Amino acid sequence: MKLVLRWFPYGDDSVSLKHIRQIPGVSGVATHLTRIPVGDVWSMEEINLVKDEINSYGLEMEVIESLNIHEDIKKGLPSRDMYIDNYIESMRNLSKAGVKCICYNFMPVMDWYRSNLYKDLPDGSNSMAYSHSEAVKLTLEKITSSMIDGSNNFSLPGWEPERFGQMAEDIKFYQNVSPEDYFRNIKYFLDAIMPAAEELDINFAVHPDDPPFPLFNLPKVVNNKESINTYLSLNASNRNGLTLCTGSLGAGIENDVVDIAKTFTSEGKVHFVHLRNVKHTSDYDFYESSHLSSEGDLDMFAIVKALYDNGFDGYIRPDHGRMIWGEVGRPGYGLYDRALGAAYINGLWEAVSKLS
Ligand code: DNO
Repeated sequence: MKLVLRWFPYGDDSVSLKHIRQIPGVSGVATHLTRIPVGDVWSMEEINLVKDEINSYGLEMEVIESLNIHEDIKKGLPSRDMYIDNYIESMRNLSKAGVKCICYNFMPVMDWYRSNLYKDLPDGSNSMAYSHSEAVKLTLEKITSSMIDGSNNFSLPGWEPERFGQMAEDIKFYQNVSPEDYFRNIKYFLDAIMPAAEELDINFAVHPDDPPFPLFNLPKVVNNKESINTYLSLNASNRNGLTLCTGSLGAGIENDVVDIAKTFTSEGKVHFVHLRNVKHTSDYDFYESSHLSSEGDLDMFAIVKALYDNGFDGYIRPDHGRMIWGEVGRPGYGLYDRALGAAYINGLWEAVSKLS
């Protein structure tokens, strides 16, 4: 297992590599070339610029989160072949730079969403929260403006400004796309990239839909055990794997995250893990609690044990943290609470390994 932290380049992060390097056990960062528009090739020059900076702090760049998929691929448009070729070229360049794992998602139109980026918690900290009954009442404009306004002037992953102009039209487009059609588009993409993933020794780790509930009638892709199974069965390569995001899956109250961790780790399909906890306030409402088991609904010890016992040897990162100790940064991605999360993960991993 290797522990990494998510980090954004180009001065677009309140957290420095200098500080990340001081967190015990963290060997590298998961990063993303945010200034390259989705669909364009990640050139060697751009990749090496960021890699050299990361390496100069003694950290590795073995994980990319995310190499995003152009909407034309998701829609199955004729232009998808060109975007897939670009995607494979980016993979080749990333492999030359030593990248071993690529996290991505196949959510249509929007990546993750929270209806409240700053929910006050009783201990004086704040964290991100979601209320489905509130979210379904909102217009697309309200949703995008609340995400932009709450971003503290940092880019928000998955909410790149170039997407905004297209979103309304894309939502309309998907009203006529059946789940079967959508899964056919996914299969087309996976079948095209998996041979290159095999050749280049790169693991692919699809991120679950976050939150796992449908908005604007958009197709849901990966939100429970069954859909993970369907997704992974679309292409049998072991490179076609999962980002086990405990918080995204745990937001689905019926999901047994320990069982999901056991099942897919034992099949060799879990390549990347996002560890965080969630606390439900109703079946469809939750907030992101601290990582500790007793503060949320997930048994983090049992999840880590399931990974360890089933031979997990991929990457783990502490996922979103609360904002604590007055820190100001990108929602979910401050230093302090994620560093506490990293320390907790180190402790759980040491405990499960020594107990077995
Ligand atoms: C949000 C993240 C997501 C995730 C992507 C992966 O904070 O968990 O943006 O990185 O869905 O492609």
